[in-house]
Amino acid sequence: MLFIGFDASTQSLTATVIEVAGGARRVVLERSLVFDEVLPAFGTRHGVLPSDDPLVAVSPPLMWVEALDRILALLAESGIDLRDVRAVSGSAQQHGSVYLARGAGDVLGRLDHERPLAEQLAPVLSRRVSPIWMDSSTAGDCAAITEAVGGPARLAALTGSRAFERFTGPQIRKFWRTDPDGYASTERIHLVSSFLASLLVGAHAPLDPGDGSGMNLMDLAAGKWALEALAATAPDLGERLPRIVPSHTVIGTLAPYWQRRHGWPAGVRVAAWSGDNPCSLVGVGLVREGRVAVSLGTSDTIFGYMAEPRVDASGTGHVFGSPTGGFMGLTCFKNGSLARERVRDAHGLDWAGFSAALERTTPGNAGRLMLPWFEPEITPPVLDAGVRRQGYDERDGDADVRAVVEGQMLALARHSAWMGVEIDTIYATGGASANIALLQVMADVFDAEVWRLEVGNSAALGAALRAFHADEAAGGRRADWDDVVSGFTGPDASSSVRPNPEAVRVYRDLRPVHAAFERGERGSGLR
Ligand code: XUL
Repeated sequence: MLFIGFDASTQSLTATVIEVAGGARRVVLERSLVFDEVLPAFGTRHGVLPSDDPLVAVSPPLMWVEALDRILALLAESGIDLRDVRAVSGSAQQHGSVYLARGAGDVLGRLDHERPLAEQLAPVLSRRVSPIWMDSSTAGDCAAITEAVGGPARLAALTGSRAFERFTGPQIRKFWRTDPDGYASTERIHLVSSFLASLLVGAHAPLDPGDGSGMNLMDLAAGKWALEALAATAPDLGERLPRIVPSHTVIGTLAPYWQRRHGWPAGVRVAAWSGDNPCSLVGVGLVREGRVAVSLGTSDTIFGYMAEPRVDASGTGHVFGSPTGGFMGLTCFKNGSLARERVRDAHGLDWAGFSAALERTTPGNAGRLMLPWFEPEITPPVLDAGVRRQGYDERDGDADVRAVVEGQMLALARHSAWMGVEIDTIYATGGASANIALLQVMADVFDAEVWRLEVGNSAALGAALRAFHADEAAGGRRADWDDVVSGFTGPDASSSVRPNPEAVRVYRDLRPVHAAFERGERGSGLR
């Protein structure tokens, strides 16, 4: 039996196909479409439309539609036997929203297989662009929602997070405020995840509590819309939002469009999609408390499973629903891989050269520090972007490389303390986890053993495992999560990186120095 997980990330769409045959489990195929390369006509850079305002980050939703159409065609031609595919599910960048106009439900219900999907969706977008997780343009909306709900602590206790600029509620409020007619003509506001799921099933799809908790709109404990948050956001919002269903729900089967256009069989189950971080939690096998994962992707995130929601009193992190039931704690940094790439490119290096520079320099970087805020930062909240350097000149390439990595790792360690997890083991995933010199800095800063995971894309794998789990549950079989992930999510035994006690001491002393530098530099973004 085959199961497929999609991952619609900021920069690409990936599909991971897994095979489960009794105890035998393996990844059969992984395919990716990089938006900038494959769909250049949409004009994105790293998947985002260029903007004069550094606080604005939007993407064209039709690019995701086109990519989905193409990847299903690609899989159909890949040589896998489509008749073995039992179920699919998906993961998508969190928080981003797609606005569909009146009549969209009808269009979804009768997609014409003779016409490309994007062409059919274009007339029913009530907003041409989708604000995504990198957007920070809603500070005023965050303040208004926070005040209406009764303060940041109250909003965090209710929804799992204080108001964040990128979260969907503040973004919806901005749309309603700046384009009331567009808002009035909107039939449904989807997350990226529920939007792409809608295309697969040919109807407005529901969303799951994992992604729903990234909106500042969901009652985290109840897994239902929080009516007071909805009222604080925009009028008649409840009627425009999808239903929330448990993550393991089978929401339909692949629509006739996919059968007729690309030859998919009838009856392939589609399980609810979720956010990329909740899917990654499954994809790295964190179905119990006690360990954390660090994902080094476009964003850097640190997350772990939580049986009970322990909301962050400092207002730094988030508690989301976990697709396995229960919850997950997460802290997100916007200046992840793009910051590392900026430093690499500034000094004319490739990744091997970047690693060599790390290896030539010593832990602590002789006091040279960087706050890598190339873009407005989420953690800590900084709206006036700009890299801050201390103790060196940016032309010093070796120092700059170590400074960006140490700055990122120190921030990850310091700003995840709220999760209350004694971290002795970290699972590292995402593109940059291939870099052993970088993982050494992680091990030393956290004083923890770092395991690199074998899987390429943990979010897509997590989505495939969720499809497997949902199919088991729909068939009335007891699907135990330890069982579902076993055989797929083990760390690469040869990749363990242990902390070096001398370096651990250096970083312990550096933490308060980093904290003071950060406090002093938060400028107008300070809250
Ligand atoms: C999480 C977040 C990012 C996106 C990236 O809160 O904003 O990790 O999900 O895809």
